[in-house]
Formats: sequence, structure tokens, C-alpha cells
Amino acid sequence: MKPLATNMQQGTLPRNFLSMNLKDGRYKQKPREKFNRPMAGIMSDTMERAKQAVLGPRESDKLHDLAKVTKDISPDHRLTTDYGVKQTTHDDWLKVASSDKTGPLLLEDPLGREKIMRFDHERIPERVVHARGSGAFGKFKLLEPIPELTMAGVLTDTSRETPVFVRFSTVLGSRGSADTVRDVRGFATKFYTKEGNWDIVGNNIPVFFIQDAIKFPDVIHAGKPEPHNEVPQAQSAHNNFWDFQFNHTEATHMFMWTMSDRAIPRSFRMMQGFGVNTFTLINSKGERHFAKFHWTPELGVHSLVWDEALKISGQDPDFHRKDLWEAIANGVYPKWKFGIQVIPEADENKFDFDILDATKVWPEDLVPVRYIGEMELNRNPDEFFTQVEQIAFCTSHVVPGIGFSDDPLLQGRNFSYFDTQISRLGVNFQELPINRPVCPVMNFNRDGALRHTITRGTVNYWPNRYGAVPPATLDEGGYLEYAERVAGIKARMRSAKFKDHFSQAQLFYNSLSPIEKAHLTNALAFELDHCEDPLVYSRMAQRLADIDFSLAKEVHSRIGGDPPSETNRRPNHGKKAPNLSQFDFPPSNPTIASRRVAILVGDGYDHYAFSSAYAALTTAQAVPLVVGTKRSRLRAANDAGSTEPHHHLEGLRSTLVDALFIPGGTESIATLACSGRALHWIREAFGHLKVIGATGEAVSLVQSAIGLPEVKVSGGGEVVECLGVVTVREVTAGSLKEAVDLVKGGDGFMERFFEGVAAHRCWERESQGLSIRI
Ligand code: HDE
Repeated sequence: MKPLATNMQQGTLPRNFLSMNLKDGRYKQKPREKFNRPMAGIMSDTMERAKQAVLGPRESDKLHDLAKVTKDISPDHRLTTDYGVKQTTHDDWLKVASSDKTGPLLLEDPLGREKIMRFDHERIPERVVHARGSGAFGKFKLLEPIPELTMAGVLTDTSRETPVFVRFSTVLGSRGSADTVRDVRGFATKFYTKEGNWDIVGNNIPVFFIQDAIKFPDVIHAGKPEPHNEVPQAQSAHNNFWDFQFNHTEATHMFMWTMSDRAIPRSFRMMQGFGVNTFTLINSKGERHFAKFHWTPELGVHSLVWDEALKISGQDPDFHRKDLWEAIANGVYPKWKFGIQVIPEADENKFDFDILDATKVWPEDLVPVRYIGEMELNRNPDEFFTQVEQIAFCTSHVVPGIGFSDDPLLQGRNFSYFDTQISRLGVNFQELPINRPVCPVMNFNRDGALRHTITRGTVNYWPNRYGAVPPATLDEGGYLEYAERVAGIKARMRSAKFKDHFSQAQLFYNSLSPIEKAHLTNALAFELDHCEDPLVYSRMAQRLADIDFSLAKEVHSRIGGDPPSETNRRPNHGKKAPNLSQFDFPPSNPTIASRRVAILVGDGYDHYAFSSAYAALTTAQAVPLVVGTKRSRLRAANDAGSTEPHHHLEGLRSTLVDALFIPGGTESIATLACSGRALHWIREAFGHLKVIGATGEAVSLVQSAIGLPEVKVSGGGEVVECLGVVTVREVTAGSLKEAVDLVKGGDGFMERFFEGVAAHRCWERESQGLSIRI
């Protein structure tokens, strides 16, 4: 983002506007970092941050650790080979040549060979799933200790700040696929605790497709591109995925979640995270409880709308990656509350579902979530490959006080993650800087490809004549293996309760709001429309009748095929549970910080309205993006100022912003009114339920672009808000300046506009059937 000052210098601000804002320390503006920074910017910024990493008191143990291996590039450095010898060129292979003839290249050239051969081997295998992702550093703070449940220091010591790294991802797509596809999102957290690394390798959906790990290759093969032609990329909308869903009934609950809006999040920062599997907590008395882990975002849970998600996949495939980066760079750090659900060991069999079944939630009316901590992400990576790509999570990484359960999915995962890291990164993957614990590591694991720790001493085995590296006692913090009594027959089977595959699919569907149900119906109709085999989509319509017959009928009417039979259907039990609908998770503090707001202008725009809105948005830590009829400098009406837009109308699309503001100005509005693209901007933003603000002449432009008599607009100096369209025709100082108080519910133009932006979307438009005209 351009710094506030640049725009401020461009014209005269409304009197008292800035002084009033900036006196209020709450909205002190942090310097903005442009996403595509020039090289010089990167160097000085990285150097500064690396310096801070070494010296600064705010940096964590992990960042101190990383600083030891972090280098900065600078103009003071000179080019060398990897073996350290200075070189005189970046550009020319050693060759037999003269000034008038270029001859053959010499194999002798160590610089040329090193450069090309290093490049040839730059790629490592991408993750078999979750290949596409991005991540950030942060900290975890415990707010309420739980020593009665666990002895884990990270969950008992409130004086600690535990460094974390979080990687978010999609599941099905390859590393270069688009961010906004319909898919589950990974939410994997590595806690660098004083007792070793603890990884919660979770998703943004609380259940999974399968109950037993042995089914994982099948569910993934079915979802990935089909084997004969390798299409489609990063999509579940194809025959094989839905064929599997029909034949594998335990996936029913999960596919209902992936067809819901949870699978198209607005931002990684606006998703929940779930450990999914059942873990255990062990206290210092050796008592054990079953536990599930939850992350709940402070910003609330919000999604894209499907048409928007589809378009963003083409318009900005890095949308989520940039969103996370931009928010952190702008100092608007995303936060999540950390919660636990706990069931005492003695109550394991008291529920009508098996608490070790990962296709089931623990309904929150039966087992409430207790929020005990919070996590903040506050630092972008320095280098993507060595941090986001090389981070290696393992569900088996737990610390004393945290353990596994007999959840058959978790048990299999504990094997799989360690195995996959060995093939992806090599046997010494835990030595990589991003994976190294912040506590001492010592054992007799040795050698292997790319070992780089040098361990001195004459023995590498136990027991040894020196008694070197003895095991830790429990008092010294040794991991306590919970002495679980296990009895049974050796057999390939699951407990009886695992056989119920439909009750919670119904519970989830029943708990959604009407809008979410409509979106889920649309998603199923979209996906099954992409299946060419009538057997696949006809069977799926019948399967939906096991969840809800009206849903099955509606989807069938859109996709065709054999109609679902009413006689064979499973009755819907009608029960609901709290906190399954994402509407149950509004923001804890409504804010417009980090929301992207486009300001549409042409030459002759109303400078007063423009600069008031720009300043108010900046002060509120939103991201104002000036979108002009062209990107070269535009002048305001009466030469009151000028602005250099961030984008032109073709360069940025309405899909990439959260809201739209259009200041008046006769000439500017006349130009915008003649531009099909500008009209599409307004219609599309309206169709995607985004809040639109307009002042002066822009009011009529918005009115005619939308063309709906239901949308009432201002006729004079009064501020009118109708269906998320906020207008004032006669702009006075009074109508704009209240913006500082943001979402406090006043009557000023900016307050009403901000309220709408903070609410994410105007759902009323959709419930009135006014949004599907694009
Ligand atoms: Fe994963 N999963 N998974 N998974 N998973 C991987 O590990 C696997 C499952 C999840 O950002 C792989 O490092 C099996 C559930 C995330 O690096 C692999 C089973 C949940 C990530 C693997 C599951 C997840 C992975 C691929 C069934 C939600 C990305 C690369 C038993 C709780 C982590 C890698 C990152 C990654 C195996 C099921 C979440 C192959 C066998 C359930 C967030 O090891």
C-alpha cells in the first residue's frame, strides 16, 4: 500500500479530519509495506528484520534460533561459488570465443556447471496432499492454565509465550494451483515449546472423510486428478470423487462440510481450525482425559461466494497467500482463540457416537468448548522455500502431558507424517532450521543424507562405558507413556458405533442457516453437474435423500438423472447443534481493519469525499485501493488535488475487494457511467453482496447500475442505508467526518458504510433474491 502521506500531500484535507483521528492513539497508523516491493526495499527491510531477530526483545526463541542461519543479501557482498571463491561474472559461461565469434561452451567451467546443476535440482517432491500453502510465524499465549488436565508446560504456564509457525493449505491441488478452489483448508501449527515441538496438524473442518487410516490413499486418489488424463486440477467436481463418496458412506458427513461455505473461506484469517482427531491430556497424577483442539478466529468465520471464488481462481490465484502476507505486513495481526473439548476417560462410552471416530464432531451442547489461550500471527517468512516449504509437521510430535488416543485415523497418521517427511526432505529433516526445536536435542540417531550436526565424542550407542546420554527420568521431564490397558482380539474391525454414517450429516445440515443451506444446495448442483456419468450423479441424488429429502429433490431437479426414491430414504431426525453454522461465529470485535475497499475514480472526482474516505479507511487500518479509469495521475474537480491510483479498472476486479466506495464529481461520474467495466464493477459488487458507498453524483450512477427499485438512495443531505448500499447525495463536512468512531453505530455516512463492511456482506440482498443478476 502507498503510505498515507503520499495521498495526503495530494490535496487539502477536510479541516480537523486528520488531527481528530490521529489524536486518538487507538487508530495509530502502522507503516504500510507494498506487496510487490522493489528489490532494494526487500533488502533493507529483511536486513532490518534480521537485525531485530538477533537484537530485538520482541523476538521469540525460535526467531533467535533462525537468526543464526539467516543471511542477508546486500550490495557489499560479492558473487562467489558455493565453495566460496569470488567470481567475476553472473552472465557468461566460459567458452572458446573471440570478439567477432562466439564458440562452444567449456565443460571445464565450475561456475557454469554449479549454477545450472544446482538449478536442475532445485525442486523437491511436493507434498502428496496439502501441496499448496502459505504460512507465518507467531506466538501462543496461555490465558487459563489447565494443570488439572495436563502437565504440558505450554498449557499450564501462563508466563510463557510459545513461538509458533502456522501453515495453511488446500488439500487436492498441486503446489501451483489456485487458492480459492472449493476444498478443505489445512491449518497446521508447530509450537516450539521448551519441552520440544508440538504439532497440531489440523483442518478448517472438524471431521474427516474416513475413519481408518488405511482408506487415505483411496480418498485422495479419488479426489486428485483422474488417472487417465490428469484432470481436473484442485477440484472435487468430477466422477471419481463423487463415485467414491457414494460407495464410501462414512464420508457423508464430511462431504456436507466441503459443500458448505467452509470450503471457500474469504481468508485464512477468517477460518476455524480443528485438530479433528481425539487426543489425550495427562496430568501430573497420571490421569487421562480425551480432548479435541479448536482454533476460533477473532475476525469471525467468513467465506467467499462461489461465483467470486471461481473468478478469483483466475484473477488472482494467490489471493489467500497475499491476504495473509498483506495483513501481517500492515500490522493487522490475525488472532485465534484456542479451545479444548474434554471428556473424562470414564465417560468414553456415554455418547451415541464413538468419541474416537474422526467422522463425528463432539456436539458443543454435549461437550462445550473451553477457551484457554490465544494465538497471534505477526511475522511473515523471510524465505518461502526454507520456511513454508521445508516445515515438516508430524501428528506424532507431542510433548509430555499430551498423548494420542486409539482413534484409528490418528494412529495411522502418526505413522504416515514421519514417513512422508523422510521421503520429501530426507532422514535429517528435523535438523532443518525451521523444524529444529528450541530446546536441546541429543541422541544417537546419526548419519544419513545431509546430516549437518557435528556431534563430538567416541560413542554413538547406548549403553556406553561413560553413561553418556542417559534417558531422562520423569522428574527431569521425560515423556510419560500412559499405561493404557488394551485388550481385544486381533482383527480388521471397528467398534459398532462407527457404523452410523448419517446422523451427524443430518445434524450438520439441520444446523445451517437458510442461506448456508441454499449455498450447499448450489454447490452440490455445481459439482454433480461436472460429473458426466449418470450413474454417479443419479446415485448421489439418492444418497442425499439419506440426509434430507427436500435437499435431494432440489439437487436432482437441477442435475437430472434418476429421481431419488422417497421409499428408500432415511428420515431426517430434525436435531440441531450449536456452532456448526458459521453464522454462529461473528467477529469478537467488529472491525474493518485489513478489509480491502476499492475507491472508484476518474478525472474530476470530488476530492473532499475521496480524501475523507481515504483517510478514514487508512486510520481504521483498512486497505483503501484507488481504482482509476487509468493508473496515471488523476486530477480532482476544481484542481483541488490529485491522486495516482493503485490500479486501473481492468487491472483489479471487484472480486478482489470487500467493499466499494465511489465519490461524486460530475466529470468523473460521467466517465464512469460510459464505461462498461465500471458498471460491471458496481453490479458485480452488488451481486456478491458487498457494501457499496456512494456520495454526490455517484449516487445516481450506483442507482442506475444496480437498476433495482428496492434499493432506496439518498435524495439530499440525509444518509440512507438500504440493502447494504450507503448513499448521501449532498456531501457536507458533517456527513463524512464521524468515520473515526468506526463501527459504533452512529448515523454518519462513513459509520454506516463501515458497519456494513465489518459485517462482511449484506445477506439480506440474497434472502430477498436480489443478488443473482450477474
Ligand atoms: Fe494429512 N497428510 N493425512 N490430514 N495433513 C499430510 O504430510 C495423512 C488428515 C493435514 O502444512 C501429509 O507433510 C493420512 C486429517 C494437513 O505441511 C501426509 C491421513 C487431517 C497437512 C498426510 C491424513 C489432515 C497434511 C502430506 C489419514 C486434519 C499439511 C505432506 C490417516 C486433522 C501439513 C505431509 C503441512 C499433510 C497423511 C488425514 C491434515 C501424506 C495418512 C484427518 C493440515 O503425511
